[in-house]
Amino acid sequence: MTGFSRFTIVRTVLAALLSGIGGAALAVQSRYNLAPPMTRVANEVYSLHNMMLLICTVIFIAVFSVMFYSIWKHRKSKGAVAANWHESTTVEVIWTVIPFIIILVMALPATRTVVAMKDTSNADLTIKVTGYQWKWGYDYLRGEGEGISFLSQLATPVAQIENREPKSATYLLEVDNPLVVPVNKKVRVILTASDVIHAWWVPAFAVKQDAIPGFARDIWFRADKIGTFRGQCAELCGKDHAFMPIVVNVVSAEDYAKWVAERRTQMAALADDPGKTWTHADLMARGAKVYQANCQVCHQPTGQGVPGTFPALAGSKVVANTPEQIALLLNGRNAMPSWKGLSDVELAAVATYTKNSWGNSAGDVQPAEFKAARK
Ligand code: HEC
Ligand SMILES: [Cu+2]
Repeated sequence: MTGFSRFTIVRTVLAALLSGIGGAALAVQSRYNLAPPMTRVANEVYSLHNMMLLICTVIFIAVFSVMFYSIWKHRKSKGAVAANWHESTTVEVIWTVIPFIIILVMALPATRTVVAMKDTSNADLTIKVTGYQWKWGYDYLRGEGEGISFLSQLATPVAQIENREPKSATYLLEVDNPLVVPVNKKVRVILTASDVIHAWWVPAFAVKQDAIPGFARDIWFRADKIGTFRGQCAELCGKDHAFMPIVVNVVSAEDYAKWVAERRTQMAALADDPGKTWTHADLMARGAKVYQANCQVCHQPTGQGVPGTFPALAGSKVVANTPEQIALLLNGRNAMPSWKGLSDVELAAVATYTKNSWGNSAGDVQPAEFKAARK
């Protein structure tokens, strides 16, 4: 090998390492690597990670090379005689000063990034994220889209989870209502939770923050690229911890304005009037959806429940007795949660649905009855 080509190789390797420190340039997608960074802060986190890894690798190689070389070179069979000096001020100064310098080199840029991560001032958009067992609630508090509010739940079909169907590429990372945000806008995320501690984690934005009941934490991101980014709850929060993914759609300013307009229309249509008298067919259709989304995990799609754990609603005396049913749905009982978070229309619909399914036939409940019972 000529000296020139050896030089070329060394230069190529060095360039690769340096661009690794540069971050995004080498942001290869690999199951072993961090997610490709999509915000400025995420880029910094990515570069920091590469830099620290490089420093650790160099230290590792240097320390172990010296160690193994010494063991080999000064082995007993070669007649090595152990030195017997104690204390060497020079060595001690060196091994204090060098690590101190290394720590400074690592801590200074890391501190800058952490401070930048915490600076949630001057956001264009403020969104409150609430963790629930086991879904996310999004409320647009300030900025374009203010007032929009929805729940975001796992959309992966049960058949895939139970291995009855092939799993999709976004298996367990897909939701019914993704969070939608505009590109290049500073989004402040305020986090809290309604039951246990959850954590909102989107790797591409380098955002990971605990959502704690009774506390409000905040964090921010400004996405550089349009696209769909996925994350998960990152705090073990109960049996369906693995089933509350996060999907963020980053869209252009125009698409965002369009989405806001659509959501507004949808919300206006959904803002049911609880005073209105609903027809049996409307209540049943709406009730089937409410039941599917909220009740069937325990009481089963068949209404038969799980003997010994969840009572059957088919043939239930409580379902047949309207006042008792209303009170139970609003207040809960033992392991049966309170559903007062649902609207009067949703409650009346699901009550009517359970009263008229699986062989039950016990009449309708109107939203006005729930409205009256809430007082
Ligand atoms: C987390 C599991 C769970 C979910 C979800 C759930 N329930 Fe229940 N439900 C229970 C348990 C447990 C009981 C028994 C409570 C007790 O009396 O100890 C119960 C009891 C009931 C009863 C009384 C049955 C009887 O005959 O005693 C009704 C009616 C009922 N649930 C309706 C609903 C409806 C409607 C929904 C959806 C809005 C729902 N439940 C969601 C667990 C659940
Ligand atoms: Cu969670």
